[in-house]
Amino acid sequence: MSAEVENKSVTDEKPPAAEEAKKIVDEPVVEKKEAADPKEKKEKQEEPAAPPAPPPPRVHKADFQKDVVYLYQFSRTPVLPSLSPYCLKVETWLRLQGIKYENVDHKLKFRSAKGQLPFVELNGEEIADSAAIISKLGQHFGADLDTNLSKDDKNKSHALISMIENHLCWVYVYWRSKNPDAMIKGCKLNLQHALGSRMPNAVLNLVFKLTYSRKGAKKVKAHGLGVHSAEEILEFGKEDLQVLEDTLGENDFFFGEKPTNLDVVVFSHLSQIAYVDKAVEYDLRDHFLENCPKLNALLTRIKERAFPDWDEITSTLGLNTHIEEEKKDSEKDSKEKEGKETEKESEVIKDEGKEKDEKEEPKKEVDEAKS
Ligand SMILES: N[C@@H](CCC(=O)N[C@@H](CS)C(=O)NCC(=O)O)C(=O)O
Repeated sequence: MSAEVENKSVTDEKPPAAEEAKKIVDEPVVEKKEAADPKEKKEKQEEPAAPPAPPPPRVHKADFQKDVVYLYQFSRTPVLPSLSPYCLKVETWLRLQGIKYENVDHKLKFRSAKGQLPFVELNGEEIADSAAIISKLGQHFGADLDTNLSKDDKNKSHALISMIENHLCWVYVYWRSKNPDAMIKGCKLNLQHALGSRMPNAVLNLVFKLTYSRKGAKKVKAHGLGVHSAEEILEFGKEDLQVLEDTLGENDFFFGEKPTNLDVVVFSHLSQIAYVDKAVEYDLRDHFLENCPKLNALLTRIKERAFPDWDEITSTLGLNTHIEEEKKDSEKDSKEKEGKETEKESEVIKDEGKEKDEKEEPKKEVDEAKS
């Protein structure tokens, strides 16, 4: 997905906190003192130089929390959490691994130092490119979906991921670039929301159509796929889908009972085809739905595992529904805990009362006997 938006890299966009830190470092406090007493200045010069202050973090999120992943991606849409397969891949992976992350609402303002999305920030460092993100975060958190795969399966996975990312992806990017109207309608794209703009959608759509079509077509040509006819490209897409459908076979996931990186990549790309709204004509989607039932079931399986909040995401377009859910759950937990504690306390009070009554009972009997 590509949109004509302000393209600022990490290097030219300094977070206010970083700017503030720079100001503090630059403050000429020592110089003022030196001017007041030249003798002291001489003594001062002999002192070993203070170690340089550490550079401010080169990230947008200056007030980051340790070991929380900050994900920069595209805005949500009503059909998919992301129209970028690479962003969806990273988010799906993070969710399957249960790693704490937060989507940063940047309204498509930022790109990585490499000029693309997605990128993440972790502990003050930027990591760009979906594969690099998964590999580096995997090392950091000790999380690898492919850990139990044999060398042969790893090779197979590598080959299929390459087919999807370097071939099949261009088949649907070609369709998007040739049919921007259908893309806007079929993906229910709301550019006003995506860009956080106040310009009318009609204007934004027009700009999007012109730039996205032109840029997309250029990229598909440069890749090589774009020299073929629309029919030929559709056939390439069908062939790739068939390879995946046959390879998955009767398995729940490509390599057995648990999802691996290949399942994540398949999910993030094929959902870009499968979930285009039926309101628009789309041959490859229709072919997929008619001829790839196993792959379609795999999409549902991963969607349910990784995105239990899918409906909430696609209806509210909220970037961090998972965090809100967590908050709700922990509030519910603490309320339940509180409730249980109050229950326990009242039981203790009740028990104490009972004990007291029991202790008082013989006294009462004695008193009665006395009277
Ligand atoms: N190899 C990269 C590909 C990422 C990519 O192609 N991102 C596209 C969106 S899908 C992008 O950021 N294009 C530039 C733009 O839209 O401004 C990865 O795996 O992350």
